[in-house]
Amino acid sequence: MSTYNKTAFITGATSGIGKATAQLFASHGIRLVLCGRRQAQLDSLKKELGVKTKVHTLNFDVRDREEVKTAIESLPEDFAQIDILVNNAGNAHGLDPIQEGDLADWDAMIDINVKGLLYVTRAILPGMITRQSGHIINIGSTAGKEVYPNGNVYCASKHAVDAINQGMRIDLNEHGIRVGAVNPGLVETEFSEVRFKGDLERAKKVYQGYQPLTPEDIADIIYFVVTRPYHVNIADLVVMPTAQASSTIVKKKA
Ligand code: NDP
Ligand code: 8X3
Repeated sequence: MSTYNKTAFITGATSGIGKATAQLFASHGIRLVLCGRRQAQLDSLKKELGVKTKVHTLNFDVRDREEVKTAIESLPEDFAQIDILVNNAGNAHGLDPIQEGDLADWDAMIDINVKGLLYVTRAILPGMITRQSGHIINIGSTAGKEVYPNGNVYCASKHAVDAINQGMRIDLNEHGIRVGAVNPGLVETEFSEVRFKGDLERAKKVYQGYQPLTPEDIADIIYFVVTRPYHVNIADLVVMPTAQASSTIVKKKA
């Protein structure tokens, strides 16, 4: 698929995987709608990428269904026709045994990773249905394939993304809309900083002793997915660092 004249809507574009995807898409001239809650990051991305492509930014919280709807309805004509939706916004909060889980953490993960993804998709789908075209990439996780100790609710939220990815593909099949998931293993981003609530020392340790994936590795894959010819749909892709064999088995240097 030529990406010429395409518009991509990326949630969670202010850091990590979403930001790297925005940067790569911009270098290929894909028009961008970049979303997140941190206005300073959105502004600086618009400045950086605006020299390569047209960029529109939207500041909203995916948890707030009215904000999501209003933000998407506010898109100017140039950006209103979304060809590619990258459902990437998401995070983990805490890493605790189920009996010690913090209810606010559980709410956050379910509201952001599951309900937020649904709200955004629901608001964007009518245009794709009218045009009978579109491509949705859901960012799942190896945590959506395999549960690991203390990962309970985060893993559940990503298992939900896996189910939603399958459900979307089934329901949108008759409308010619492609749907697929990219499920990464360990990628060094702000993910663990958020999970451990700003404890940078603990966050850094997650990626020490082996070579983790980078956000750019995942962006490359997302770009590959969106540039396949129309008859090719990457339905479900799992990618891990070579050092990682499963959620719990990571070969670390002695
Ligand atoms: P980052 O923390 O670097 O990025 C998360 C992004 O999500 C940010 O841009 C953040 O923007 C946005 N976001 C978070 N909460 C909200 C919200 N309530 N409303 C709107 N936007 C929000 O992490 P990653 O890049 O690693 O994570 C991206 C996706 O990849 C997530 O879905 C994550 O689960 C998944 N993933 C990550 C892996 C990893 O090892 N890093 C592995 C597998 C999957 P802002 O704060 O500006 O709102
Ligand atoms: C993020 C990967 O293993 O930290 O989804 O849960 S992991």
